[in-house]
Amino acid sequence: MTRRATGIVPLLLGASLGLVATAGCAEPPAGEVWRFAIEESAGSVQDAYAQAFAARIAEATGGQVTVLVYPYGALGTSDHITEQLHNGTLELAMSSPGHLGKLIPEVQAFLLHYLLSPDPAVNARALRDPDLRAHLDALYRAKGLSFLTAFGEGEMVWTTRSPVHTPEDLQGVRFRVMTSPLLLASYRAYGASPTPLPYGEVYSGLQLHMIDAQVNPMFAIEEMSFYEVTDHLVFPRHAEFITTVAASPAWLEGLAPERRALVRRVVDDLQEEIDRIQREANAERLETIRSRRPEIDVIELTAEERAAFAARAAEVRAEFLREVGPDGRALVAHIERAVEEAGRPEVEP
Ligand code: 6CS
Repeated sequence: MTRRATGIVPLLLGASLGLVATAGCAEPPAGEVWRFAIEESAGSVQDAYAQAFAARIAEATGGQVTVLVYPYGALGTSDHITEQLHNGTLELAMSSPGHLGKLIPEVQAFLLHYLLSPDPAVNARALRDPDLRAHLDALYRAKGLSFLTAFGEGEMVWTTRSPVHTPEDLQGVRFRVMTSPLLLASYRAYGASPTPLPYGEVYSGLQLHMIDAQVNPMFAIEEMSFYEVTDHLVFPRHAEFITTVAASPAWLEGLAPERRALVRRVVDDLQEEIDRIQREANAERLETIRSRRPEIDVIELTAEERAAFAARAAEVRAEFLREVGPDGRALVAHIERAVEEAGRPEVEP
């Protein structure tokens, strides 16, 4: 497979795949089976979503449909599961822009720093914007995927070996990022040496000192034990981890109309619930980390410190807007508007 990122907006994508899916259950379930691959392990935010989706589908179909959830690694990396959706060998998957940007460059708009609100509740409202969703739907369809929804998994936090307050502190730091090219440009602009790696290689990369830092939401930092192999938790308030739920278009369009409507209804119903789940998970996991490593240093960047990073992020945004084309520019404008509207205080009628 050729996956070479050139510039922020790569031309890409060759795809092949050599993985065999293992169902993870001894007896194949009776009735219809929908396979749902996630990019995280059991107990994660994506797992909570997929399990809730599975439970609601089973209930609504009286057990006629079983949704099998494949955790991270069972069907390969994020890139592999996107390819399987694309090939129609998988029905449903989590496809986060941090990796999906190689296939759909425009979706990297969600990775731009200081574009989303620092308040995940505002982002959760913005992500329900119908125009924004219609735009994503069209972008996914053009690349052979069906967009079902997008949701936030919590604010992105850096874990580092040395304290970070300024871009100078990141000079030469080998910073692991997800594989979308825009992330390389973003961390390069901060002075770091960004290193794209699959999720499953981050812990050992830190442990073996092949990388010095990584960025993820708090629940992931706890679940993947990144806090064991780094010493500082830095809150730059620059981004939230956004993921999307995608489906194989051939599968979705082949469903009976009432089943397709059921999928859409369950996805809509889960939107608020997943926001509550992610907020609780991120808050609880920070406490777990603090209790297990009381000496861990928590750094909240000040407004002035954040401004230095935001200035560099603005240059990356300008470059992205120049390169990404009209659909990408429109998506950035959509996100900006939806966040702005979602952040406005509600006026009593
Ligand atoms: O850092 C990553 O690659 C992964 N982080 C999370 C929280 N979910 C999936 C993603 O692949």
